[in-house]
Amino acid sequence: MLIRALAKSRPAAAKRLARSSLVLRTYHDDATFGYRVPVTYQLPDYTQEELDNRVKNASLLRYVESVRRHGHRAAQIDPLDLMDRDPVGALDPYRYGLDDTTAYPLTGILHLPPTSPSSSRTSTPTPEVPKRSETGEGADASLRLEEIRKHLVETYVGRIGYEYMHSPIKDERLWFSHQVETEASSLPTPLSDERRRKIWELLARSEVFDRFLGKKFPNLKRYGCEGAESMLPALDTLFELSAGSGVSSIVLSLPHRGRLSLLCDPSLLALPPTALFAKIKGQPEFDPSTAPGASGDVISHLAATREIPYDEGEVKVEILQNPSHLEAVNPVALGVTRAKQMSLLKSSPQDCKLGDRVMCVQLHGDAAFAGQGIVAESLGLSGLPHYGSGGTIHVIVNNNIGYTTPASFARSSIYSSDIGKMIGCPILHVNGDYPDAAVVRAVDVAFRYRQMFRKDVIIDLICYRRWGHNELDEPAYTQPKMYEKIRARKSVPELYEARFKETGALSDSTAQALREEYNAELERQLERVEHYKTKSDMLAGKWREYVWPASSAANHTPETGVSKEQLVEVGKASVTLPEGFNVHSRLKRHVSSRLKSLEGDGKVDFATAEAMAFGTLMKEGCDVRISGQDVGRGTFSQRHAMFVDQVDESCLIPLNEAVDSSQGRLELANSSLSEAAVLGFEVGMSWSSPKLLPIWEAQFGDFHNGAQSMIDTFVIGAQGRSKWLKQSGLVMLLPHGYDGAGPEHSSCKIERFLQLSDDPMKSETSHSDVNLVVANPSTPAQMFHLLRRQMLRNYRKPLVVASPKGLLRSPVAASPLDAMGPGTRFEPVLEGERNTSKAKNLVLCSGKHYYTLLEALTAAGKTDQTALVRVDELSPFPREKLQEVMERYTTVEQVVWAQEEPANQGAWTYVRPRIEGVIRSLGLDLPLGYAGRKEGATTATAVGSWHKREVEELVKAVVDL
Ligand SMILES: Cc1ncc(C[n+]2csc(CCOP(=O)(O)OP(=O)(O)O)c2C)c(N)n1
Repeated sequence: MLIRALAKSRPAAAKRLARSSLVLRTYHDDATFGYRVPVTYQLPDYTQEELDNRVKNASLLRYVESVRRHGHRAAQIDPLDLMDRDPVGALDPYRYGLDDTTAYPLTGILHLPPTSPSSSRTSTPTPEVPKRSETGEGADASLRLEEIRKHLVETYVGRIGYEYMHSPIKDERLWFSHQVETEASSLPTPLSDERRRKIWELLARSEVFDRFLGKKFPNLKRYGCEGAESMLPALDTLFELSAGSGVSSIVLSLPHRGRLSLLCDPSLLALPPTALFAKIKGQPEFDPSTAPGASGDVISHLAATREIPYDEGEVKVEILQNPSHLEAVNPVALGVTRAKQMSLLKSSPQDCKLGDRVMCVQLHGDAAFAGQGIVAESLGLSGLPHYGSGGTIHVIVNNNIGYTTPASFARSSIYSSDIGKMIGCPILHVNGDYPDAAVVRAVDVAFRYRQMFRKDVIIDLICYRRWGHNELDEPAYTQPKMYEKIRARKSVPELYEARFKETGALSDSTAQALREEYNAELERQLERVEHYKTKSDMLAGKWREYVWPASSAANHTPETGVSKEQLVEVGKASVTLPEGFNVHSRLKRHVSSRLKSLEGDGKVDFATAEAMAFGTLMKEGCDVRISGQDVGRGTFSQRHAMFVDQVDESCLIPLNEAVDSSQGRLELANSSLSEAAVLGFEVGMSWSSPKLLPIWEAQFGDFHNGAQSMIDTFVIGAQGRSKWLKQSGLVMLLPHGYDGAGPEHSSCKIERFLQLSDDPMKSETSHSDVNLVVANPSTPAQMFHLLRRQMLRNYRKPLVVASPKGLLRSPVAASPLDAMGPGTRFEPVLEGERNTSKAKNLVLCSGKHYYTLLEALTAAGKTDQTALVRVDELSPFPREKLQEVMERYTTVEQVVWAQEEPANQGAWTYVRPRIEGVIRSLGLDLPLGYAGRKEGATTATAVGSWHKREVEELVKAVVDL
């Protein structure tokens, strides 16, 4: 029934529903902006003949399936051979009743490599349905057990351990067994001497580089690549395969291990070693004259971007900066990737698939991958309609140790990669001592899988760490046996070099010459440090049309008002539904009351003002994306930017229907129940898309605490004058307000953001170049201007909004359209409507509290005596505006800050020295008092009667002034 209904409106969804046995309950938002129908790939089912053979030779089938499933448990994947491994009985064919004399027909059971090498060695896998014959090599063959066993052991119990049988998707399992058993490869097998030489050069240069750093900078923590050098040919192969497959851009994130080798290798990121040496010697990694006040970051977080040339074309590899907080960069990398893809897809035909051109590659440490919760959150985003980016290739650089913690203490699972199974991700464990036959092969299979299915895949590159956690550390304190083994063995480059020399393709003298020449080059680069001039490129590419926020060209207060006609047009469009759309009966009231509020002298609520901000920005060419839990409807059932047809569950975003698709688009990204990963994702989007208004909305404001590390390291730490010179227009909407909802849902903990603001504590003038905007808007018009200002400024800065809950529908707070009309702007300071210049008390407050106080003062007839002034923008602190206002109240005897929060929370400790500064700058000697809750350990009580009493006390404290 549903499928039939869908077939008409959205054939792709109908097809997906009809054919797949493993689709979750499908929600029909595939017509909404940002959604791309996923790549599908379906193999033909077994033929009758194959099924007959599978029944007849069920014992052989059980054996083959067992090896596919359990081969990795016996595979030789650990260079140090330290993994505890039990004998794997499931790999013994005699357990299945097989014998040595029978020739077993393989049809439908096992694939064989093609007899002619060319047939399966195709370069680029395409997501097309293959012919059955392509999946059935070996169809006519019969083999004896010994040969079958040999083929299976070589395939599954060698130096790559495959885990794909856990996939719940039959086609993926079939595809994998076909690929690995037929030895399908994009690369010529065996590898050419030329390729093997490149592998050797990468390894050898990395070793020379690490030894050079160790010698010249013996006190440096470089987190060298030694023991994990195979990650370099792994990445080089991945880049080259990408270049040959139309992937022209790679977003790469990685932690500290081996980072410098990857950055500085001349054939990879080619960061001039001089730049690194200059940084090691104490110079900043950017030109301080272009970004005064920036603080920089340590060498193990450095980044670079380069168009790397390969025979098949160039691939642009962008390495992101990462913070020390391991794995935190993962969702950011996904966001950057998706933003790049969206800007391409917006202008591309519908058949262009997510991930055709841009790919995310993430490197991880084994301890961090297994331990950090953000890994699960980020993997959980990979298949979601508004967060997918066409499949990430993960490489765990697995040295089986984290700092001093051995794997047995670092995870409860056998493999570090096991978390990947939560999304059915295939995993290839590979022995890092074999960079060519094993590592490069694993990369090839993983890339082919990603290209085919556009899903995540993990390469678990098992290697070791030659030194301690850093080179100054003594690892044998805690790992004597492991390090005895490591010290007794030759390095990965040396072992590979010896094997390569045995083939005759490399001579002793050539090998030595390359090492000496690279060492000499590093010496020359080191000599150049004194003359090295760093450059800053923070305004390159998409950022070219923006300015640095501290520059004199920065426009802090652009005009954000819009003509009344436009406001009405957009407001109406935001609730206009097409004929025949089956809207929920209760939402008809939502539609009609919005339409009514736009008539005559009507006043609009917050949701309408927000819709008008979005719609007008879209008309001006900006995209808008709201990401978070339930953002389409809105937690408080206020937004309804997306309507769901009550008959077929199709989704509709009226603003997208109204605005020309060549202008901006609104993406409503209903997210998984994650804060850290989703916020990190939006940070990534904001870095890549200055023309996008990227909004993350918390379900309740306090939930941002789950994303605190993202806020510290990326939202605040990365931008502006701090470490990475990034600009981000991210908006965080954090529903806030005391309404008796208890300790968790009352406060967005605005004090935490105010503590992160670098607005000077002691200053008599305002500072527009403050790192963070924190606002508590008290009217819909203020929200409208804030959102529009975010895009209309010629620079980008994060905006934290203590957004309304109870005020959302308040008629007292509602704004007339004139407050958003031409010439109007966001007002950091707003005077109360009933203020008189004769007031004795000046009460400053912010956001919703104003209305509570206004009501109480009015009821008590005290509005003459006490004037209310709202400070709707707290950071940057609006000193001049406040001065201007305060100057008008010449009879005031005291100033009071009033807030709902306890005294140790809210804005009090932040505003106190700043208000005192304003009073001083006016040459006044007025006392500054406080009217709010007393200090508290939690944000609010959950006992209703106590909440009521507290509100009465708060109000009384102001009324009785
Ligand atoms: C979230 C977080 N916790 C702790 C640390 C401190 N730390 C730095 S490296 C490291 C060990 C990481 O081990 P692993 O992920 O296996 O990577 P490896 O250093 O072995 O390459 C630790 C605990 C950190 N950087 N981030």
